[in-house]
Amino acid sequence: EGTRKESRGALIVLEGLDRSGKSSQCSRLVSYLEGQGISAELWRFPDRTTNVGQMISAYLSNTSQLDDHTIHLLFSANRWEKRSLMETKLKTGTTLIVDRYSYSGVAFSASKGLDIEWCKAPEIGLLAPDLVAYLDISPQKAAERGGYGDERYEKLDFQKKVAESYKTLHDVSWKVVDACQPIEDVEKQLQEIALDCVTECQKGKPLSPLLW
Ligand code: 2DT
Ligand code: MG
Repeated sequence: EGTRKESRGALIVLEGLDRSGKSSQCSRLVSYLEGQGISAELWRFPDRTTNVGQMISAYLSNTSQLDDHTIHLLFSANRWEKRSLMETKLKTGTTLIVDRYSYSGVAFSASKGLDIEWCKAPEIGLLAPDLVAYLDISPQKAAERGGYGDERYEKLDFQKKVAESYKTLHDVSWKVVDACQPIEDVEKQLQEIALDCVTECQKGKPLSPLLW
């Protein structure tokens, strides 16, 4: 085609149990990347601002009840409705730091007993992350940090199941970061792996669909 393409942004996902530190690390990482002159945005799923997101939010706060399959598909739909904007942002050079993605979708629903392959299916064709960083903490330690809210799933027994489900999803490409370290150490490690990932994407690593 002859024209030089601008380098694309990286799709970087942080996963982990509740209270693993994802949200604060996501914000810190965005600030860091911006400080390095890299265009970056903080995204999160569920995105509660959309119509679908409001249904999810009502479910999580126990103001609505939904069948397990139904809520699973709503979480997935909430990613699908953001897919094209996500692709546009990445292609125009913005790196996205995403607080939870398809792995939360599968890990949480599978923890209720839904078939894991059924859980994965609606995620196929979303954009594959360039990096999944897993903030590793035991459910017990996470619970000791306090601050579980009143939302559905914020219970130690359920978080133990989620931890097991996440284990079955791990693959060799995931970067596992010990989330029990001091916050600055976690931050430093995430900066290094994120910067490597951004560089790889700038060099032309193609964007690909999520296949599992
Ligand atoms: P936050 O506390 O991070 O807002 O998440 N969840 C999340 C799912 O069950 N499926 C999904 O696809 C996603 C993205 C994890 C709210 C809760 O929603 C769960 C915790
Ligand atoms: Mg929460």
